[in-house]
Amino acid sequence: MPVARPDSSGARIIAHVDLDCFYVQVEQRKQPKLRGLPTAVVQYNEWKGGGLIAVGYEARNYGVKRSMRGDEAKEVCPQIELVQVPVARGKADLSSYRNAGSEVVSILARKGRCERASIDEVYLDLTDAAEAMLAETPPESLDEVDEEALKSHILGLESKDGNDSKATVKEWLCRCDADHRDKLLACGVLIVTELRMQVLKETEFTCSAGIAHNKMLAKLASGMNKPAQQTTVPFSSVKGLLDSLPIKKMKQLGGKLGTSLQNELGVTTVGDLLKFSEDKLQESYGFNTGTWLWNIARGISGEEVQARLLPKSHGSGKSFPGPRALKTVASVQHWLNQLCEELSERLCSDLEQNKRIAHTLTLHASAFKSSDSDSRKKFPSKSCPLRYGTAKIQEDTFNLFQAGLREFLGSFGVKTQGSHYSGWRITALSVSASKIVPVLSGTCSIMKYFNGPDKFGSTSEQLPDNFIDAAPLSPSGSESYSTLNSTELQNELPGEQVWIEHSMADLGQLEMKANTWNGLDPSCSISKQTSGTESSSSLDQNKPQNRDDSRMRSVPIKSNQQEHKKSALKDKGASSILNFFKSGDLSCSSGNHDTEHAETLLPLGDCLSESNKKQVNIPKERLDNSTGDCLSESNQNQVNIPKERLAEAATTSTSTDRCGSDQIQQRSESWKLRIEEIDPSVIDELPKEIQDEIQAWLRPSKRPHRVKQGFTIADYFSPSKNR
Ligand code: TTP
Repeated sequence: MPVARPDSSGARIIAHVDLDCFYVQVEQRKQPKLRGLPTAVVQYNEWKGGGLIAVGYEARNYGVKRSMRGDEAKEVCPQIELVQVPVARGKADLSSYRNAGSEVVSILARKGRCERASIDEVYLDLTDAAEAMLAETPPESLDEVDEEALKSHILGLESKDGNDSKATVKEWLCRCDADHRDKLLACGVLIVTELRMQVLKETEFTCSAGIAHNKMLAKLASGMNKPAQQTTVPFSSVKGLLDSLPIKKMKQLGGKLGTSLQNELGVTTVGDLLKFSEDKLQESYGFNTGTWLWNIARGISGEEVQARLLPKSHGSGKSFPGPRALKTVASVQHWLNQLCEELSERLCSDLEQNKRIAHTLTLHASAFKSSDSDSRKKFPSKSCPLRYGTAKIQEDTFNLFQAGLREFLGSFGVKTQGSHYSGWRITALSVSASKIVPVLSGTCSIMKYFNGPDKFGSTSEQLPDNFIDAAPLSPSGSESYSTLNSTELQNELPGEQVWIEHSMADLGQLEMKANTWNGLDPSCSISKQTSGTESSSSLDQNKPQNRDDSRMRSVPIKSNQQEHKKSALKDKGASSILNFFKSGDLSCSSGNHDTEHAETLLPLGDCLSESNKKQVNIPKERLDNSTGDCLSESNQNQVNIPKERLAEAATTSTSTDRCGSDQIQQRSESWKLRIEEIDPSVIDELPKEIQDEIQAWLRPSKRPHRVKQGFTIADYFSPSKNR
């Protein structure tokens, strides 16, 4: 539902930037020989040459349209180059487009608050940059104005006295007598020109832009002159623009509301709304919508540009039209597994690059009953809390599907477990992850995510109780960039809030208890903080929330200090805490490493070693007597803990542990930890004594500090110590 927001005080300069025929440009950059040729990108579906999803401007000149299939496009433009969308796992793989979009976003974000609105669209709030330009180098002071800026379209501006349009634009941009709003807008025109040129230079992509005083007008303007052009809406031209704008062209009026305005109130253009009072519009459409309609008729919109460069959700979907509709549980499971694999990969890279975790897993499907293909009954979308790890996502998604299928068939009066009834067809599947929020407290929360079973148990039987009906399928399903609201998350899933709020001391207990790295996709390693613009920006935006609990110290995820330490450690081959815990060297290892159990967690011994050769060896007898103060020499930078100690630890494990005590005893001579792989952010969370102890390990040439008996890193992580 549209929401009326008061227009912010003072003039704002907002730009909407939209890449031109985006997928085509990406493909042309991959294959430069296609540049200048009529080109289109077609779906992964060979039927009639595949559906066109992006059409280059050269092809548009021949009359090729997105609604056509490849064969039809060839009829109107025989020389058209049809490029098939990249494919992975038997479906379209959009990652190259997503990444290309991110490249552009990182450039545009340099000048102001940036909101990624879709895979190829961005809003920018350039108010501060425009104010600064106006104060320092106002357009009227410029001798020369960039040629590209002179090609701008200024709505309502007409060439006078036979002047060519460039001269008219220059005159408009450099007017001394313009009011403050128009002067700011002129600065916006110059800034956006510069940004577009920079995008072209760095990425080879052209884009078009709209520049106005709010998002609504900027968006309307950006599509007016394409490709590679920009359009500006001065305040004085707003009325003229809206007077002639068909009501259905306005954002949020393309559907039922727009139809109702046409049918009930006889409105055909946005300007027609001016005939109605706010009271009348509120009476007809409710308080909020009524006010919103009254505002948009006047070009008023207070919607802010959100500082957000990352998507709100991730999704992976595939359709199975016509004869390709799925009709067996096995085929559905096959495709769900593919989709989940892709989703899991993207969740992992989001976690790794941006330190964000998703909370909700949702399955959407389209189906019909084979004897009733006209039925409008919908396959219910289903959601549950999201557990990380490909296998877990696959398992949960399949359970969601089965629950949905039971309900779908139940709506026809078919009482069945689904798999025993074959009269259904699936025409689309989509799996998505939403409620994505920053990791609250560095590695602590990440660890809990991977130890997911506590969240809702690992058995599929438990799943249906957790199901919630999901929101309707989002338009293209793949990625959503709308505003993230972490409060909403807390309200909707209060239980999860508890789940992620463990103190640091709980970490060891949780990990020791579960030892459940079994669900973790080995490809999903949180190995390093990448330095891409996107991730760093997102981290800036998504600061962890403060907690009162003093033991749950909030770690600024990427403070300079940590970065410094981290890079210092990187040189020694250090990686993050996740690698630290899941590294093969952390296995319950015997002479021959058992990779299957390489994910088991480490109970550290009470002992320290003075070692300049990368290992702390802890003699069995020292561990047994628990004096906690022993030192030994070693040749490797590892902590070796004997099997007796492991067995003791294993008795605290749950029955679901893969590395139970017997197995551990059989397989383990020692536990090993690479000291250089300790994540500095974890060190910072530990008590001072422990930090000193670890620092001593990291300075092998010096003798390590002795720490108070009974208060070592081992105690800190040990589940048996109730701290
Ligand atoms: P659009 O911005 O709608 O279109 P476009 O960038 O191809 O062309 P224009 O210059 O007119 O803006 O969509 C961006 C990309 O999204 C597009 O290149 C391909 C993809 N897309 C689909 O895959 N399916 C669709 O139905 C639409 C509309 C777009």
